[in-house]
Amino acid sequence: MRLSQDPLIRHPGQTAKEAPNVKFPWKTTLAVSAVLAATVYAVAQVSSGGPMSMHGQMQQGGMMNQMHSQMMQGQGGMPGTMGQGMHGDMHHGMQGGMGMHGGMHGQQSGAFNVPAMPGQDAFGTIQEIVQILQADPTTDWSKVNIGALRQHLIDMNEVTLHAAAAERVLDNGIEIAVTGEGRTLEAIKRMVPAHVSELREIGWNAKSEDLANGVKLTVTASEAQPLAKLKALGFMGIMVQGGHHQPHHLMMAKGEFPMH
Ligand SMILES: [Cu+2]
Repeated sequence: MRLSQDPLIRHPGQTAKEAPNVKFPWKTTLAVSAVLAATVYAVAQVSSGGPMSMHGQMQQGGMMNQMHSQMMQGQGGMPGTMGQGMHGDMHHGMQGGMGMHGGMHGQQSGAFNVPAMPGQDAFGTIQEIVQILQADPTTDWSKVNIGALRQHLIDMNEVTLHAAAAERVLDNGIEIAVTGEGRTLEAIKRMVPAHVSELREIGWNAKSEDLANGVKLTVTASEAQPLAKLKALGFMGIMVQGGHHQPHHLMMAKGEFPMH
């Protein structure tokens, strides 16, 4: 892994500036889907008898330990919150499906000592996708292209963190000149027009125009997307619209999605 060659190094100032953006739907969704994927993966791995990666094993152990702790504290049986109910169900499913109940008791002392954070967003995204592909016996490895997904994640990093976005409010909408150089410019040219197609599919009045050093994105206000909202969303708030982002990552990895 030669990560040092990636244009991913963030300026310290930028990191601090971008840090409060914890509301990105894709991050939230990824966090949730990571938990779900880990569960699906764990069940699939055990039922197929396949090799379990160290990470999957550790995550699973951590989840089981947390569930056990809750059970031991008498919370699992209480019909309280949805979260507790979910833990109860998951525990039941795992116990019944895998018969690993006994073995897990031995790890209980390490309940909160097992780290799950991947350390880097793109690394974690690829790890999750690879786990999903490995857990799926129908995966066609002759088509899988993790390199393509990695290139897209680099695009996302460039567009999210490094592109300049000059926003101009019009009478009836917003016009954003998204510009950059080098790798950032490539990423803008791929991602912004592709996202305009997505926006149009979900009923937004959006268009893109080529600029010498980027792309001009124009979104016209409507009853559903009033001007005040477009102004508030700005470039990145508009880029995160639509519900197909994460599924597209899986399709890219499977070689089923035309790269944008
Ligand atoms: Cu993406």
